[in-house]
Amino acid sequence: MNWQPRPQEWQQRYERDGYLVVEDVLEAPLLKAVRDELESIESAVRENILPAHLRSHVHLERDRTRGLRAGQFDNDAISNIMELPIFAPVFRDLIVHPRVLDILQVLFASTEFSFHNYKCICKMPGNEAPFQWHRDLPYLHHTSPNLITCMLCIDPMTAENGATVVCPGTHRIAHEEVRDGDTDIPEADVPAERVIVECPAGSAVLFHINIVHGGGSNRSTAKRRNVIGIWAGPETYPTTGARYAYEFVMPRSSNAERRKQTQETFGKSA
Ligand SMILES: O=C(O)CCC(=O)C(=O)O
Repeated sequence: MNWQPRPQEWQQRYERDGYLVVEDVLEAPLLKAVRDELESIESAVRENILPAHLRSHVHLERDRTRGLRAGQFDNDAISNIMELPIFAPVFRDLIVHPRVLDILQVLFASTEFSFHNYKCICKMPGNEAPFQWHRDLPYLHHTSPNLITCMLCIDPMTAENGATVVCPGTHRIAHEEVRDGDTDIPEADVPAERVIVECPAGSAVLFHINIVHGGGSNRSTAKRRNVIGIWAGPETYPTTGARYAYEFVMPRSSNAERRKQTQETFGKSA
């Protein structure tokens, strides 16, 4: 494990490109524990024994592709698990993972950032539909675009298995210019400069909520799973009624009551 914090470089790259890849964020034993839990969810879904309050957060590929331009795919593989932290402590504790928090603190240039949610995007072999080009902001409905998407790669990302593709620099857009329709940007409007984000398992890929990104399908024979977190900067609040488990915890806050909240919520893990 080769963990080397490089705060200045992180900040410069993120500001310039709108995204940042940091390798060696999740340690090997943690990666194994996360994979094991994801496998348990998969088999519980297959056997139809996942409790209803959890099953409602698991979406299959056929749910995702319904209504997409890509068409409909008859596939019962898992595509997305929302509310991941309520499925197992190993997922909940990713909210207070020190290396993740170190990077977020640098990129927000503040300790007063808060957790929004974690989901797990699963690109299983045979999940054929690509992710359309989009910005994340219009999905999120917050008072400011000071939000960061932090993807934790549970498996390696490769061109073949559907690595996320980003358009560097597209994060530089005024808040009011982001359109609701930016959840599905036509190919013709996407800049030619595109980067396929290939990186090893255990990497964190952070991107500005306004960067244009998408991703191909998984053409390999192995699973490609990312735990995707949304984090909100200081004084950045949701404007809809949707709230998530553990939302608004502020694991790096200097406020005494916030510190107490983190300690009592996460115990020894914090
Ligand atoms: O997992 C991917 O490659 C893309 C996911 C994504 O774009 C999203 O969740 O907004």
